[in-house]
Formats: sequence, structure tokens, C-alpha cells
Amino acid sequence: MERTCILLKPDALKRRLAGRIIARIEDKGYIIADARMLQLDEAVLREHYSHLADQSFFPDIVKYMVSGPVLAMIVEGENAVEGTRKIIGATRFEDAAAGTIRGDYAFSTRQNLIHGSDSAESAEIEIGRFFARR
Ligand code: IDP
Ligand code: MG
Repeated sequence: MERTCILLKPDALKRRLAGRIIARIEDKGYIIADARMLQLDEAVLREHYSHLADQSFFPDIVKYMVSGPVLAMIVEGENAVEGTRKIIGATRFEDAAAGTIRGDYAFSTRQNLIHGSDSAESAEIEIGRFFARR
């Protein structure tokens, strides 16, 4: 069993897509082990997206990610990190294949609905980041 950290981003909730996105994750056989609604702030986003801090679009990502609550989830299953990223689809919405969440629902690379951890190590760090504080 592997764990990954999924975030349904503010646009997913504003567009009322949470149920459909979660259904895709569950349909593939993954378990939602925990979930919580969070209002993120700039400090936590500076940690979470530190690999993008030098990009010109970084301030826009922060603005987007604090524009409303996110639904953070711990998702479990065999090969959950890679498997959920396949369901999520490519970062650039133009590259996201039909049948993936971003391929079917995203029309922006920034506002691309969902985050999934990119490795088992990142997953554990992100789970600590979003689920440690109660
Ligand atoms: P990922 O979410 O597919 O793992 P990352 O490269 O980790 O992609 O980027 C994190 C988030 O930053 C993306 O999901 C997207 O919201 C935003 N982002 C990434 N690249 C761009 C870009 O070129 N323009 C605008 N936003 C971007
Ligand atoms: Mg990433």
C-alpha cells in the first residue's frame, strides 16, 4: 500500500466538480483514507510550491490557491502516487490526454483542478504539511 496527497484546488470546488473527481479516484480502486477542507495561506504555498518559487507565474499560483478552500485528501492504494497522477493527467492542460481529469475538465494550466504528490517521499512530506495541524 502506498499513500499520496491529493488536493482538490479552489476551482474544482467552485465548479462543483469535487464529486466527479473523487468518483474517478474511487472508481480506479483507491481509498480515501482521510480528507479535510483547508484554507491555504501564502506561507504554506511557499513550502508546497517551493520548486516554482523563481517562476514569473508564482504570484499567480499563490493568488489562485488562496482564492477559496481546497479539499486535501490522503489517498491509499497500490502504486497510488504514479497511479493517481495518471488519472490526473499532464500539468499543461493542452497536453492532458482525454480521459484524464485535467484532459476532460481543465482549460487552464494554472487552474488545473487537482494536485497529486510526485513521489512517495513528497507524499509523506505533504501529508505532514496538510494533516499534522488539527
Ligand atoms: P503538477 O501539479 O502537475 O505536479 P507542477 O510543475 O508541480 O505540476 O506545478 C504545480 C502547479 O503550478 C500546477 O499544477 C499548476 O497549477 C501551476 N503551474 C505549473 N506550471 C505552470 C505554468 O507554466 N503556468 C501557470 N501555472 C503553472
Ligand atoms: Mg507537482
